[in-house]
Amino acid sequence: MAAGSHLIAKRAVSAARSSWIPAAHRTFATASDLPVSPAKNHKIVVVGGGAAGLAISHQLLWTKKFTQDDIAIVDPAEWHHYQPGWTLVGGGLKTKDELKRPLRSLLDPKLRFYNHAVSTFAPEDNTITLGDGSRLTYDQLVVVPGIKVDPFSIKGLPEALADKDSNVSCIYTYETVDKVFPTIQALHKGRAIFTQPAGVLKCAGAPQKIMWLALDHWKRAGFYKNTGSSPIEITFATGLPVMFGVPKYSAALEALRQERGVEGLFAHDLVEVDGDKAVFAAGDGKEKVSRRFDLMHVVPKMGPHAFVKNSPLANPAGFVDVDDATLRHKKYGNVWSAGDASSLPTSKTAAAITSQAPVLVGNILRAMEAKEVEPAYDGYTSCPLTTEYGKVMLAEFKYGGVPKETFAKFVDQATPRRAFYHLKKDFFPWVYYNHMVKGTWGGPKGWIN
Ligand code: UQ1
Repeated sequence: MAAGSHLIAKRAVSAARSSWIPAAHRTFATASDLPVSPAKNHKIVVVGGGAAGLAISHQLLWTKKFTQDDIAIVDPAEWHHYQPGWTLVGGGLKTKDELKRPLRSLLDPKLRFYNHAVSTFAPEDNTITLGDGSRLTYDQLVVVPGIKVDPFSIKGLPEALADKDSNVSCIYTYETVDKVFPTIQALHKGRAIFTQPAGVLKCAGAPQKIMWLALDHWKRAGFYKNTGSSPIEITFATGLPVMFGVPKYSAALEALRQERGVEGLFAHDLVEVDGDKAVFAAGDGKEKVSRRFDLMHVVPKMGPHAFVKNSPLANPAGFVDVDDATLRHKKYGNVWSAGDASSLPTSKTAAAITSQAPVLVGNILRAMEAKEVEPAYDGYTSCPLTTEYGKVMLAEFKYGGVPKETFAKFVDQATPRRAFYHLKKDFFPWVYYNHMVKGTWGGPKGWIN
């Protein structure tokens, strides 16, 4: 495989050089009077200015092998959000605006920034087309645009989220995250439902993190009791058959659920919100189950962006089809992916990026020097689960759901701890903006560059 990859890389690089005169010029320019601006070429084009795009672009700069405008970054966004902090916004611990920065302000001036969307990929021609019609060519392409959270995936959800008087909210979008805590504060009695969809989602622990914070809030306010009659009753309705995808943490979370008297509706996938009624597809999906609610926290379905899904880079599920260990595209040797948009079969988190970014960067350099790439990514990801105010269970694992705990020598990380809470609430947001997006933080490896 590795020898074959060499060939692909060499071919791709030389193809990029010989075909830098864009196809449109060759075929149409002489036949048309329309001015066609030439494609701009960059050694590396990075699609996406999220956690992965920023960490990777800046780690590439730290190698000192690139100068002004060698690397381009493409993203239509004006703002960059620290999304792992949105659970804390839902819990009333932070505001959404303190977690955002202008994307431009996070970019090293050596990077060429195209503040546009991508419309198409043409990997055979080493070209991408942007939303404004302009074209970029590259030697190496990094595709890290994340995934889309789709409220329209659930009937009635967009309307319920937009309705200020409904108690339906969601921590997963900037528009809806600040609706969450007021609805929690306002509820003194009744049925609260927290949902988690079947299928792909980012941060698979977040749907229950917000539930555990809400439970603790109600408990402290005297509205929730574990036993006997409780003014507020809580249901966790998940598309999964278990609390969490990793057996070790799932067992610990299942014990918490039972101890705390939370009803578990497993293999229940929310399909419709109709007034105060939630409709689930249960079991094999044929059975419809309806529940009344007084408050509902909904996690919509998520999936790849259309411009990725409908491109030659996608696997049948719509994710960028890369090798699990090298992060190199399975068909196009000069295309790479990481993070939420990638096919990597691990949980989609910013913590995962801390491990993926150095592997991707190392392998791009090897490929550019026609060296063998290294199968160095083991699937590391992490999910710091808030289980109450002041406590976090620090789930860390790799491919196959095998725990890979940074602090295993000292403690069992399935036990919720105060120190992990401060990592999650104070340290990670700080290290993220001060080091990770600048390419100087390697997660469990500590500081790099
Ligand atoms: C991490 O580095 C990180 O990024 C700043 C997170 O925030 C999203 C995390 O949640 C985790 C778990 C890490 C990993 C680092 C350590 C020290 C466990």
